[in-house]
Amino acid sequence: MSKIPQKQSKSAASVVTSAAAASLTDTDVRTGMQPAALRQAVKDHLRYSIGRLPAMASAHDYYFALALAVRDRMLQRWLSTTQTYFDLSRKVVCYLSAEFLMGPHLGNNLVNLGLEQAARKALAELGGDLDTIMACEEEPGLGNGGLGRLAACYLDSLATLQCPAIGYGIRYEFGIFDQEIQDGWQAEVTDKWLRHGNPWEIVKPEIAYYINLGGHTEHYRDETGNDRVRWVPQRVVKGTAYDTPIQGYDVNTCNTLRLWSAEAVESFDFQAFNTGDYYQAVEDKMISETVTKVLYPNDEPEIGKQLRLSQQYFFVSCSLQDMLHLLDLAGVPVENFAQRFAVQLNDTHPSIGVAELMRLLVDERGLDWDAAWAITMQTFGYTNHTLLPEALETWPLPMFAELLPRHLEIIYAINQRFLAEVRARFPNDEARVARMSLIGEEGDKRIRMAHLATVGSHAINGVAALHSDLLKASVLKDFYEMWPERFINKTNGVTPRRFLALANPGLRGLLNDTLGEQWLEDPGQLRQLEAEAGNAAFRSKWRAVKEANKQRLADYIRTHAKVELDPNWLFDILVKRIHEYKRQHLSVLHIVTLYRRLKENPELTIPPRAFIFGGKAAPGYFMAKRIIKLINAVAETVNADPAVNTRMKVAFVPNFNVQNAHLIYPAADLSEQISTAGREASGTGNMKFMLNGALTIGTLDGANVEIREEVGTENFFLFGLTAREVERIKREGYRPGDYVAGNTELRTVLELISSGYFSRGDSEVFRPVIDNLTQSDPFLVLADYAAYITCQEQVNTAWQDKENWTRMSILNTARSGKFSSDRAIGEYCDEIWNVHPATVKL
Ligand code: 26Q
Repeated sequence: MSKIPQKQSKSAASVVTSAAAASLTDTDVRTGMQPAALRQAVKDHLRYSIGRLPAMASAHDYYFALALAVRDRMLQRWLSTTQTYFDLSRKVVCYLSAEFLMGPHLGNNLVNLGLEQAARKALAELGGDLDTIMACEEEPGLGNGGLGRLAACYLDSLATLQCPAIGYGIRYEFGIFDQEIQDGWQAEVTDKWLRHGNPWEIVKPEIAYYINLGGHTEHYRDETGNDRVRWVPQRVVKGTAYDTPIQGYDVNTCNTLRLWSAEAVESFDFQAFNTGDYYQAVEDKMISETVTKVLYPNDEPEIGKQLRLSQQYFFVSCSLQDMLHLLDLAGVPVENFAQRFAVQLNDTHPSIGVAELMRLLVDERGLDWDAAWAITMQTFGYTNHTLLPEALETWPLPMFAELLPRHLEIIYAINQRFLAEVRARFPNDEARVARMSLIGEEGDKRIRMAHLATVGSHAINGVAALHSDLLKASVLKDFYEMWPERFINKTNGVTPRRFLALANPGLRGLLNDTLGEQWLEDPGQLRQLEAEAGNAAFRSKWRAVKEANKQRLADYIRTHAKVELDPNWLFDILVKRIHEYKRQHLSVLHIVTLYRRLKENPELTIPPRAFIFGGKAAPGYFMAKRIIKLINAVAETVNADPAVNTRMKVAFVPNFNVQNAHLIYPAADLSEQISTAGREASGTGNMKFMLNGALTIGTLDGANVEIREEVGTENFFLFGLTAREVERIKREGYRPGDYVAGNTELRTVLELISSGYFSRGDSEVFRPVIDNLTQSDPFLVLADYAAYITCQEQVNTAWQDKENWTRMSILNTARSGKFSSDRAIGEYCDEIWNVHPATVKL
């Protein structure tokens, strides 16, 4: 593991501590850290920011007042942080991501500021309850799943490690939809997360940039005789900055998440107004605002939407213009851009940035091409999150040309130089040239965004060791052969502040009592728990924490899924986006297998299990929506059947999001990570479960491989084909029918589902799922079925030995240190960004 930049030297730490201590003693209503100051701050905000008499205030009013009080304390640190970066002229990480799945801010900010107890006390004195008030927060769901949540964890770690950083993204008016379950089907409800206001953001009307769209280019010669290009746009949209402060844990560093919101340009309105077309002006305004209206779901089959490309270009251009503006403010010449900014592309979604930075440097700042290209390459790093060919982003050339005519010219120019380099390196290999080109010419011409990101970046990384290896061997093989030195791995990580300290206060307390509090900043210290795994008294405390967490989740599920679960049962949990490659239906086959066994053989003794699911399906993903219906149909039948429901139950938690994830991960005994090997780039839920002491049943996919290495093969339930075997079987011609023919139990299970047994006699509703499995089964569910069932039997055996299970649970937490996002960010800082920490004083 690479060296993690230390947060600070011991002496610097004492400076921070004494700065924090100074504010601990003060009573200032805006900055005081004691309960009395906080209590007064809440009262003041209720009265003067919200305009409410305390006696009339609702829980939501109290939430808002407390949030504003907490924000005041962060703003003090935020201003010092900005000043420090400016004074020290530090290099800044700019994390460009179309998604930031932040989750609720209040609890996290309280943890990171060390204010939880003070807030709890202050509210109690006001007659309120902190947990009730925290539950009022409408979470900003500005992401689909793993990729967006990873960006959020990375912001937490960047601030905690005191690294200068800005997260740049889009302020969607509607985030990921809310999921309701109606008659077992997913129904989507729009996410109006801003309806009650957002206390965490600060709008910066003066920080705004103009974004051109459409139109044409004009080539001309300037007064000094140089060839120049002017882009004459068809329309212009204005992007305004909305800043959210991001507080680090136990430090004064408070970084910025800067999200861009689109609006109409005033001068356009004005023009229309002068010509008397007021309503046209209003319409233009509405059209402009659509750019940041809604988050697109992933997993939609073929999103060729121009609006999505407009979103990407919009936020990337705003962000790069902002960096140039910051450079100008600091008086740094544009030639030094790459010394001051490290820009990370979170997947290809922001990869138009490569062409946009070239445009800004060449067209707007007058640099020559080669100088601009050197800067661009030094600036960008690209993180790939998928190998699925259908998920690699490409844009139809005509659409691209219509929206971004100048960028198309720039991409042609980059491509010309790049392909010349390929030809020089690999002479007489035109097949290779065609494969590597930035423009795909199979069928319709399309711009290949992964190629643009790769060519324009000095570092390209996958998100787990296996994924990075497969990247080099498959989708980016040709690029790896050309520039092996640019390819590295950065295994993902998750923040222990949110996913342990905040989500699992019981475990946090036990860890603090046992290890002290250092583990939260240095999760390597969790290893000391290994010594406790053999201690029966400790194991019993460990079990008590887990049981309380299971009770808490059972309460939630009773209310939200109307299923009664017993916290003494094994909690087997599978939560993540619904996708065929993630194979939720493999778990369903296991459940139906068990169900049949119990029905056939009522005497069968198996340890009772609760199967808990959660996850959203993209609204247009037909098969995923059927899988949700299937889970709910099986749940309904199983839960209502007295012959089995004392030994198994099934629950689908509606609307899986960051907020309810806080209840779910800590309550798991068993974490299901059962994707087809080679398909899940990394997974991060697997890490959140491990951190909270769940054992994993999983395939050798994504970061599961490294989780198993860390925890020890004897503490991991492994099953299934390897990535290599999957590829071989596919190459040789996979025949799912052979597996059905060769396994009577599997055949009966599939027949039971087909027969309409779980769907009140309707034999049509699950036909597409069963036909897909028996006829093509693209993710080899049936090939892994037998191994999965056998492995689940091993889980049962292991579960029956409570003491040993607890020991393994403890070892999971103890050995989870590698999967802290602090480790991951430390590596990015050292090996990709060359960014160093800066201590902030108050
Ligand atoms: C692309 C084009 C048009 C519309 C939407 C999209 C789009 C949006 C989001 C495509 C993909 C995503 C999200 C992908 C994602 O979450 N990937 C996951 O990233 C995690 C963090 O690295 C990994 O742990 C998961 O394995 C990976 O699936």
